[in-house]
Amino acid sequence: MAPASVKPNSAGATTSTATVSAVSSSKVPPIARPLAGEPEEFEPEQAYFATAESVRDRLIQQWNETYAHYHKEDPKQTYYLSMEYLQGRALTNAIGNLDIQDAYGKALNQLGHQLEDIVEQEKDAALGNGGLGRLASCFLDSMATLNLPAWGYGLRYRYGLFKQRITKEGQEEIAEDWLEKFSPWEVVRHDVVFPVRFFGHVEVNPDGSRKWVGGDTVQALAYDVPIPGYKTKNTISLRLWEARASSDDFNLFLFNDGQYESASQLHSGAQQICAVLYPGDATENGKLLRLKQQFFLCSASLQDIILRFKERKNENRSWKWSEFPSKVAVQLNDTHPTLAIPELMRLLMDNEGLGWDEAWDVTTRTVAYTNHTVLPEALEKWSQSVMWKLLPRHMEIIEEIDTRFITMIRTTRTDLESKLPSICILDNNPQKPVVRMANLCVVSSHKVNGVAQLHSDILKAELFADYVSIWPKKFQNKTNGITPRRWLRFCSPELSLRKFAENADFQAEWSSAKMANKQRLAQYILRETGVSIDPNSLFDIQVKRIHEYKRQLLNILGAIYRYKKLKEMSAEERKNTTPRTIMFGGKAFATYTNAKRIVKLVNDVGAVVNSDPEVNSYLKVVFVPNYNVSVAEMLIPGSELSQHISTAGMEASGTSNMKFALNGCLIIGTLDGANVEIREEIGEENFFLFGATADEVPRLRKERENGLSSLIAQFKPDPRFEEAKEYTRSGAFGSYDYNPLLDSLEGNSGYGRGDYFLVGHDFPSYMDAQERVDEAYKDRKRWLKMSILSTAGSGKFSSDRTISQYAKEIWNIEECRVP
Ligand code: 26V
Repeated sequence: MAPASVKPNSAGATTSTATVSAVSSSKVPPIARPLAGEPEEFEPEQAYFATAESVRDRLIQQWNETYAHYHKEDPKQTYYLSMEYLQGRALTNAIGNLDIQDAYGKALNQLGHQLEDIVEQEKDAALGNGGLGRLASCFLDSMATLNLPAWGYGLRYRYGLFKQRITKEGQEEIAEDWLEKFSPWEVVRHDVVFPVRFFGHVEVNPDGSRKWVGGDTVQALAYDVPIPGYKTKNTISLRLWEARASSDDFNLFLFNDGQYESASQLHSGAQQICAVLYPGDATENGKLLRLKQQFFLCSASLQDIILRFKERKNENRSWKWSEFPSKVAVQLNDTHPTLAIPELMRLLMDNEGLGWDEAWDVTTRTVAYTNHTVLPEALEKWSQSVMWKLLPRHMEIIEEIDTRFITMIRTTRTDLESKLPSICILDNNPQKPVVRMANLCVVSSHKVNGVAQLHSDILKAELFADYVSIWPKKFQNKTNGITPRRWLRFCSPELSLRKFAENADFQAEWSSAKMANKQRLAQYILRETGVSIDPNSLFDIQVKRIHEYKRQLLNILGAIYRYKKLKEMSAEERKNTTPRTIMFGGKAFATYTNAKRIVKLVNDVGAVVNSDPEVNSYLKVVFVPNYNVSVAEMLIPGSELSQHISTAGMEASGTSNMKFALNGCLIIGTLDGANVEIREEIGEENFFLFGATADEVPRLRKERENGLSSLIAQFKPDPRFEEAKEYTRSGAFGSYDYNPLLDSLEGNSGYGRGDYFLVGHDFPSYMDAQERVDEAYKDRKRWLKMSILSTAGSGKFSSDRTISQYAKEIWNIEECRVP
């Protein structure tokens, strides 16, 4: 069966178009105009939609060619399953990847617009929380660029990540309706629909085979987002599923009878599934909804994958299921899509009639798992009783996987028997029986990888140590990467144009490119926050989700100390200091109290410091609201120093560190995540290092808990740390009660039992490193050299390298270039 080709959306009222050619080049589809107006009179928003649709049509054409080519060649294909994607804006990226900036820039000029302004009209697609989602999006860009037959699968959330507003109270969350006006980048596929079941029960057929029946069924409807590669025709797909009620579920009888609510109950039930990204799971209902989302993604994607496999096979010749892993690789982005494992087993056994051993062989050779965190609270565990209710057949399968694993250990690895309570899949603790998703992933995947060398080493030595002794070859490292297209070429064209050299002229060019980015950023900050910042000051940035382990609190306490010292100096002394603008950005999870207090503290400090005429030409503290991909594209090119200061061993990789380094920004950081490798690549003399190392951290914590520490006995509370906390407690930044937040830091500095994240322990070495930063910045030539070396040393962190390694060492797929 030939693949149905995709047609552009039949547009709704806002997008009805009549085509007029605004460009002469036949390579470029015309910029169309809405029926309602003349292109010459386009408002910026209309110009955006018209441009986007024109680019989109071109992408769809390439996407069709790519799909047809894959269908013909039938290569092994990778399917990347992720609950999150942080795509950001698509227009600049698409135009850049297609290398058609000039044609579209000219066409828009003719209509009286600038491309740079028009792209600002687009809303970010923020279907993710942070690094994990952005990584998935960078990976798609690299897969397309490397001409790899690979696709992404995800969910089409109606509301993505909330919009952050800063008020006097701190962070406020606002629902972000990214589809309000419609997205020109997706194509609805009414021809791609699969049923997904929830609840119900298991029936045994006369032949002993089992079947999941009853319960509720919702329909998964596909929306395809075309993903262009850079300077290649290959255009892959991000397929996002939306949940719809089956039309026969709509009870016309009840509706006609006036019982509107009951009649449409099933519709609203189905709609809830994709309503929001990560609904709070504090309640049982919230947990159930999240689990439904995960299964919905896995079931729809696997049905689609299996159908495609069968279509391609049927066309050619007779085939066996054992060939499936030579055509399909499924990558699980963290444990969120773990249910793909029992769902693939179920589809193979119950629908396709395979026996357990054959189905298990196919499944384990198909699926691989990436771990993105070692934080215990982030390792997913699902209640067994909830799982039995929602997915009874899958629980049978998970039990069987567990039983077979336990039998294998008891017969072949008696030395590990005592470890079974922690390494088996089902935790049958009678208080709270749960399924440990990471364990299920490790047991069922052919490869397991961490996301930076240090993180992978920690996984092997700690979290997964016992499994390593069973399957030593299963574990790998794949250090994360970022796409250099979005994160240098398109967001900082000046810097990327410069070939490296180390002479004075080159340094001057480099410096002026950076200055232009800083000025652009300063204007943005003024517009968004009303704070005026000096482009000649050192631009120092920390942007990431707010979390205690990422230690924004260390940064702001350092800023508070700096402010206090500036206040104590004479006007003459101040002139010898390095003026700084310290910028923060990031969202706090809505229910994470300490994270929200940190946001409030940063804003309160900013309010006092920025309006203090005595010192505000030497220090500004700015909180940039609503950090997202587009804001990052503004901030990163304009930064000179960035902070990656997590407690060692806790940040699996970090990826913004790579984006900053690539943009010639120096790093102050701990030996954590990918910082370790960045420092190796750009040279230790170009990295401001401080803090305890990952192997010291457990010891420091243990000794603190035991209270008998030799280390802590020698440990003198750093007077600077005490001073910064005291100053904050004194009310210098307003009347808000910061005591509970600061109390979390008491300990590990000679007394107390708190400070799990070792802020007090690392404070002195952090402040010393900051002094080295101030000194280095005074030596202009030295700083520029370090900056250039940062960019020059960042090549390793291209996601093209990461994806090539996945392709070769995990997926076993090869390029399939569209001619
Ligand atoms: C999730 C949660 C959820 C509940 C409360 C606390 C908490 C803390 C952390 C997480 C992280 C989940 C997985 C994740 O997003 N990991 C990130 O993955 C990035 C891409 O590999 C990596 O660069 C980041 O270091 C890592 O934190």
